[in-house]
Parts: sequence; structure tokens; C-alpha cells
Amino acid sequence: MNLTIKDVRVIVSCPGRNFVTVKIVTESGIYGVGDATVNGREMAVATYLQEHVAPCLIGRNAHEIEDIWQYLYKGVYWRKGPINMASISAVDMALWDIKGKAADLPVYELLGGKSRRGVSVYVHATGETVDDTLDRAEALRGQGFSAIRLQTSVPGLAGSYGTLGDKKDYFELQSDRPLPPETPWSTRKYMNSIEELFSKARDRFGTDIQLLHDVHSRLTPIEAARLGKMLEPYDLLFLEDAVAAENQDSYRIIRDHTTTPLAIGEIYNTIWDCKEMIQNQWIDYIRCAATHAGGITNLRRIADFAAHFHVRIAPHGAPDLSVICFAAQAHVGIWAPNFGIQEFVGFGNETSNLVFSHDMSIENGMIHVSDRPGLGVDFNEEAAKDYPYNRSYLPVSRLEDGTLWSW
Ligand code: GCO
Ligand code: MG
Repeated sequence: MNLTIKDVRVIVSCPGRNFVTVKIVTESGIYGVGDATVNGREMAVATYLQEHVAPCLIGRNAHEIEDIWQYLYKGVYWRKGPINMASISAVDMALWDIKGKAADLPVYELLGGKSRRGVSVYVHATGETVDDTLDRAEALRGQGFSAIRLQTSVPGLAGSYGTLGDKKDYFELQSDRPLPPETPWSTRKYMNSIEELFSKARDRFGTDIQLLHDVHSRLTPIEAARLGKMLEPYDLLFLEDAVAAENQDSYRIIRDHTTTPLAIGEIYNTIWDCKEMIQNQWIDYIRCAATHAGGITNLRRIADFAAHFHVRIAPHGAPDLSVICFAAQAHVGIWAPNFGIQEFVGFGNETSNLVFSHDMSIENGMIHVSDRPGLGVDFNEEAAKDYPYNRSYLPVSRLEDGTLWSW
């Protein structure tokens, strides 16, 4: 079988939201697909792939995943960075997809086989009020989900996290807004209101449901420590992104004060972004995504490293990752001995399902992958032509006095 790479196609499409997709075609006719979406910066990664990565791949043997990974990582000289790493990630996923198809095996078999029956997920309940959020959580429980992330708008801060004016979901396409939408933030108002959400959730649902919360890096370490202590009675599965951790040592401060489990990693690109937090056991879950942290090859390396320190993987699963990334993470998740949980907000929508197809199913809060060779996903280039790129920005946050804050 001739697996020489003969074509690398980079497609930016907007079936509901913008995605950057890579398709690698080999002489044998076998092809693979990968996701390189960087929300709000799609064209940067597409140009990088097209102009700088694709020419290096033509004529190479698609079987040599590791060498191609090293070539693109070390060979670039500049290393790391979200645009570079998303490009490597997409190429890597496509090559695993090809290897699986060539071997006639699903990717999880190539990784070492199944460690569990399915990939447990957590879903989102986001509302404008506490009761609204809990009603949504109740509906999700009815659909069989037993791990739910709760986010609610902060009283007195119209449009704060989770509710964006007429856009109810902050992660919806914002292309009707020429510049990033702005949302207000006040740590005091947030800290004064957040406990009610979790105390009411436990009153209503009891203790056999898992609750999670995402702080989106808006606190300082000592504020996060206080929040962790405040939420201890409500037994969270984890508190996510309490503090931005360019300075990883911040997590030591939080850890010194609270037993609430901590998670971070959705914007990380390499193991170096989380090495100290993992090896010092300051966090419990690492949330790196296959699309942003170097594909299946590097997600596996991060998982293996984390396993030595009792840290489990809980990959990012927002809707700005295409279903190709979900499939890659599902294959890693079903194999990884230290898999924790997968974030899940659905396998796209009606429109995106016209462009992406997949073989995964969800049942009783678990994703199941089929035994189809490769990743079990496909991308319809013809259908994608009907949905051209549509510029859209993520929101930004400002304090009430106008200071720009982490969003
Ligand atoms: C999450 C994330 C997302 C991100 C989004 C940015 O935990 O799911 O925080 O909602 O904000 O993916 O592009
Ligand atoms: Mg998050």
C-alpha cells in the first residue's frame, strides 16, 4: 500500500461556526482528516498550514507519524504557540486516521486498546438565574447525564458569562458583531452570588450527581483559594480555570487552602504549559485538547506523564472544536488508563452534520466509538463549500471601571 502523501488540503468552513479542517490524501487513495480550529483566529492557522506546513508533507510516508510530528515541532525552530501547535495537531490526527484505515483498525486499538466501556462526559447547564440553570440541569438529568457543569449569570452584571445579550450562548457565532462583544465582570458580585447556585443544586439533586464549574481564569490565587473553600461542602468534581497559570506556581497557593479538585489546560499547547502543576500535584485534571495540544501523539504523552502524578485527563469539548477533535479525544479517552471525564456539548448541530459525519453515539452519559477503521469521521468538502468562513470573535471582559479582564 503506497501511503506517500500526495495532497494536503486546508478547508475553512462555517457550518454554524468556523472550523479549520485538514485533509491529507495519500497515493493509495486512503485519506485522513484533522481539526485545526483556533476560535477567533481561524485564518491565521489556515494560512500557516497552507503556506508553511503543507509543502513539507508532500512526498512523505504517512506512516511516519512520530517523525513528522518532530519535524514540524523541532524543525520549525520557533516551537510551541497555539497556531503552530493547532497545525501540528490537525496533521497528527489525519495521520492517525490514515494509519488506522491502512491497518483496518480503529485508532484506540493502535493506542493499546480499550480500558473502559465508554467515555463518560459532563454537559453544560447555563442560565440567566439560578433556577433557570437548575431547570436546565434537571432536563439534562432526564436525558441520562449525571455530570453537569453549572454556570449562571452574575446578578447585576447583564450579559455576564453564559448569557450574552440576545445571544444566549457565549460560544455561538458572533459574526453580526464587527468586533469582540464586551461583557462586564465584578469578582465581588460573583463571589457574593456563586455559593447559592451550588447549595440549591445540592438541595434539589442530592449527592449522586457530579457538579462542575468553570471560572474562566477571572480570579487571583487567593480569591480562588477562598472560592474553593466556599464550595467544598458542595463536593465539586472539579473547579476549572480558577486562575490563569502562565505562572504555574499560582496553583500551589490554591492547593494549600482547599480540597476542592482543580482542573486547567484547555488553552495549553504543550506539556511545558502544565508540567509543574502536574508534577507537584497541584491539579487533579488536565484539560488539554487534541486540537490545541499537539494531536493524538502529544495528548497521549501528556496523559502518560500526568498518570504518574494522579492527574487524570478531562479534554476540552467546547463547540468550537470540530467533531474530528471529539473523535480523536474519544479514541484517546477510551484507551487512557488515567481518563477522567470528557466535556460534551453535543456532536455539532444540523448544519455542521451536513459537513462532518461520525460514528460516535451517546448513551446514558457516555460516548461510544464504533470499530470503524481510523477515527470514524469524515468531512464532505463539497457540502462545506455552501458554508464559507464568517469572521467571528470571542467576547472580552471588562471590570465595571473599564479595566480589561480575563474572559
Ligand atoms: C469550556 C471553555 C469554552 C471556551 C471556548 C473558547 O470550558 O468549554 O471554557 O467555553 O471558552 O472554547 O473558544
Ligand atoms: Mg473552560
